Amino acid sequence: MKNTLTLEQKNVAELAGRIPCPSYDRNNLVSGMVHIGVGGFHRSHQAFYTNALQEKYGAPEWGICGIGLREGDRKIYDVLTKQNGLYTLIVKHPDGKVAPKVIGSICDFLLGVDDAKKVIDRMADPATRIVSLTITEGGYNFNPSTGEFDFENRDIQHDLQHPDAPKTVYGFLTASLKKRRDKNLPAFTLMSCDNIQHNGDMARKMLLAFAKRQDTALADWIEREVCFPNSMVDRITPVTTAADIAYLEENYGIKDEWPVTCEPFIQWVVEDNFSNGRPEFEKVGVQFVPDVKPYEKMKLRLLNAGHSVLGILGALHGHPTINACMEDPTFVTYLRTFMDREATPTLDEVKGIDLNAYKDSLQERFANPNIKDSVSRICSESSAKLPKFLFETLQENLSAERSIEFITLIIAAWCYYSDKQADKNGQPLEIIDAMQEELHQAAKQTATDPLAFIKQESLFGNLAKNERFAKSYVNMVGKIYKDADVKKYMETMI
Ligand code: CS2
Repeated sequence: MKNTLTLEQKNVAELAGRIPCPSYDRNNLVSGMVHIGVGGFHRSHQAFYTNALQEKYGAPEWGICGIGLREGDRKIYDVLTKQNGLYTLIVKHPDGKVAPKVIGSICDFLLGVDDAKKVIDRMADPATRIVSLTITEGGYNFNPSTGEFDFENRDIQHDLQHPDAPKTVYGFLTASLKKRRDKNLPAFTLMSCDNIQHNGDMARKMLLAFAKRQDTALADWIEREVCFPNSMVDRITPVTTAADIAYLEENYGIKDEWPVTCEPFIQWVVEDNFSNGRPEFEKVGVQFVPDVKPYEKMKLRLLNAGHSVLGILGALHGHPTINACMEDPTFVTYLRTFMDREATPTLDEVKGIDLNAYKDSLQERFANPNIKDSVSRICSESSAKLPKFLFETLQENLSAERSIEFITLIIAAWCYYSDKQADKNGQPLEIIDAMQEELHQAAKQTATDPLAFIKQESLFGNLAKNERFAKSYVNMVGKIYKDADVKKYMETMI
């Protein structure tokens, strides 16, 4: 057994004999990109592409400064600070091959809860040319049913009153953009990398709504100067487990406190719309296109929606992971029929993409037995995800009088899941959702009012008033509340 080395810059020369490590000079990196929300996905995706660019072509002005805004980000801040920004990315192939690699593109990390001024100053620094975001669907602070900015949020109210000591992403963005304007510096690009349709437009709309309340002249400047490219991002990145950490130590003698695992597939399609320059990401496989909308719609309505279909039904049935769902033929057929019958008719043609082949490839990716993506990750924050992944499709199918049954069953299953917080055998489920309590309270009333769950207007808008949907929903929720044997009902539909 090799001697164990902690992952940090001073050990890289020795570790490089065991595992691919950055060969470029990390001392020269300048954080041209500041990234808010350094979760697993950022580390398997944007930081991975940036590392590849540094490795192959060198682009020292495009290092990444990670930013955590919340107390919950302290752990990643501590780990990455200790590890000098280094971490291992473990790519897991379907045939069992495992390919780990040390990534070095994150050159700095700041924590907003500790020092807001430092974060604002870094974002306002002339070297910063892009601020990118993976703050999750819920982080954009819009009301899911109206799509408008939610001014009721307490932290937003705090930020409006204390512009120099912000807590939310919007407070940090406006404070730093104000500094840039006052110093006559060019604006940065705000690049959203979240799973939201028209994510750049959404970031723009939300930031402008907030800025207008704070300072209309600043809002006008932001509107004129900041670019907000839309993008489609894709790489399945499950939650890191203790076994992943142990794997690196046992096989490579590396002590990495927080590696990231992911599938081999990766895709990033971005609109070429930047205020202040950008890395030449096209050299490492990123696609720059004039209009990303058809790509993002396809991905959100097939991949992310497909995940939610398997996740919610799988959780209720008792499947622990997405690949376990894909070993169950009923789930496979249900997923494909949902994609063909309810999702595909809402999609536009995407140039160069064969939708059937895309759906086949999704099935293969979901079935990767080494990824073991937990259904609890997929179901987490469903209240922020489902309106984006499924309800828009449902609305369009209702308007066009197309099939709605497959999505309706998911909503009925989600109600039961939120009410009982257990699977069909009564085994407790781990539920992670900012709206967990509201969902639970609404779902609990189903026995006396079968429409109670879908009457939550902030999520469902006026869907409960749609007769066709309400009828189908009441029928399905009635069945599920009888015995929760969701698979039995899926079988009758395929
Ligand atoms: C998943 C996504 O969160 C979810 O529900 O569907 O995290 C998905 O794995 C990524 O978008 C893949 O690109």
